[in-house]
Amino acid sequence: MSAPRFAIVGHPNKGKSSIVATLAEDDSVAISSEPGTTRSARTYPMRLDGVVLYELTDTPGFQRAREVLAWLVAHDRGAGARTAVVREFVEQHSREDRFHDECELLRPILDGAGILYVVDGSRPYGGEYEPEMEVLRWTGRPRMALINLIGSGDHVDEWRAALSQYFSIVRVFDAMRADFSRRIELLRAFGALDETWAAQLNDAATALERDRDRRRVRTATEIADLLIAVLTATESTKLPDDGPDPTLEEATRARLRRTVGAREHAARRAVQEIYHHDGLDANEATAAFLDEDLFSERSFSVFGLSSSQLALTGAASGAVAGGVVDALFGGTSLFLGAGIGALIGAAGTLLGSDRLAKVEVLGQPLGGFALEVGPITDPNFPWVMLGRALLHARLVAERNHARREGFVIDAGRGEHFADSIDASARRTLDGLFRKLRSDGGIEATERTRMIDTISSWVERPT
Ligand SMILES: Nc1nc2c(ncn2[C@@H]2O[C@H](COP(=O)(O)OP(=O)(O)OP(=O)(O)O)[C@@H](O)[C@H]2O)c(=O)[nH]1
Ligand SMILES: [Mg+2]
Repeated sequence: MSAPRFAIVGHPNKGKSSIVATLAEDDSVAISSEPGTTRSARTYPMRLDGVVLYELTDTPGFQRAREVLAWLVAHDRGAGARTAVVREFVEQHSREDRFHDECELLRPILDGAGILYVVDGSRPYGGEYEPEMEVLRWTGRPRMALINLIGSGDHVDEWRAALSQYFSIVRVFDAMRADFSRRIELLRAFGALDETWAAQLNDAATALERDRDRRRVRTATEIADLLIAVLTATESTKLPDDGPDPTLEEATRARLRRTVGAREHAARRAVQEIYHHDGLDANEATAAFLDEDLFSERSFSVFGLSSSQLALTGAASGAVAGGVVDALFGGTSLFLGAGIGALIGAAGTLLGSDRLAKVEVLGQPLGGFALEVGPITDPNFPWVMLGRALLHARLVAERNHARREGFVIDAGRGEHFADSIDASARRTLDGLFRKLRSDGGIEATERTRMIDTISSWVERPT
């Protein structure tokens, strides 16, 4: 059985393509404030695990509905033949420029698509929409009306009264802000309208809900693995035999910063892919807070724990706040004296301006010494990482595929993001963070616990 298909139709510039983008989770659908953006019908499948759950056909807006209706009425042969008359209209006019848009939008309906008729409920209702609705009624296909809200006006009640004359189901559906649950509700409502699709659409809704949970766990896994990677990351540089070189330490720290930054970036990309927002980086400016340098003071104050919460969590007690410098010398004391002094002095500006990471000089198995920077020991660092990752994940998960502008977040929402995490979860995570720092890894069961804890925050405001 082929997948249910919906044709999204209506007046030009009412958000038809926006609804297609949202329901198909496809940000390649062309959307613009110019009327007449969509010039031909195009079908977008909603796939899950390679299976097409349903398809959405984006269409151009009605241009000459009144003339079409006049033609249909003039050729009327009674209610039983009306679909056939619409088909004749399309066959006879498909090569005419004048009716290009009407033929494009009617063809998929005649081919078996259900109708989603889109109007803008922020603008007043007017009689010019009646011929459009009448033409759609002539097709005899199951149809639902969606009241989209593009501007700030509220004419929903008058629209609802008019639409219910032509459509048995009328729903307010905000193309830009409709969240996941609204989409699922719409699918089920359409299933109720057309019994041939009811089972398929209910199954699709259930499959999407299950997939949503899976996405949450996959996202939490990405975030947990990011934390594991960055809390154990180290960089080392072989030291020259003729003594320590302070510039080497700075270069090694810079490398660690880059490694951690690249790992964070990779996790963001992976999360965006999970929510079908792969293209986001390419065409959007991301939220200013998320662009903030990871190691900046601002990043720490926006995303990390406040100092009072750090103390409450006990996070600060296990590590020496402000950074740790361990100088371990394997056997000989090549760098004693001037060597150690220089290294410790330089440690004042560990990663960036903060004292964040451990620095060691290690004896090499084959002789000589290496400078090792990392892991990053600042107790707030994992909370900063986590706060950034959760905010990013939430914005991506909530984000509608009709939205084309960058992320927008208000400052209040970001202040000490990690403070709102509940105390017992915070203690659990802090224990794991500590173990990662000290042992360089955690057990598989501990990783699972980390994923479980994090997954309860993905897609839910903290
Ligand atoms: N604020 C807001 N703007 C919307 C909403 N839906 C659509 N828009 C905007 O309205 C304009 C038209 O949206 P489209 O989805 O391209 O409309 P369309 O009906 O496909 O237009 P044509 O293809 O030209 O007929 C775009 O600038 C959208 O960003 C909405 O729910 N809220
Ligand atoms: Mg369009």
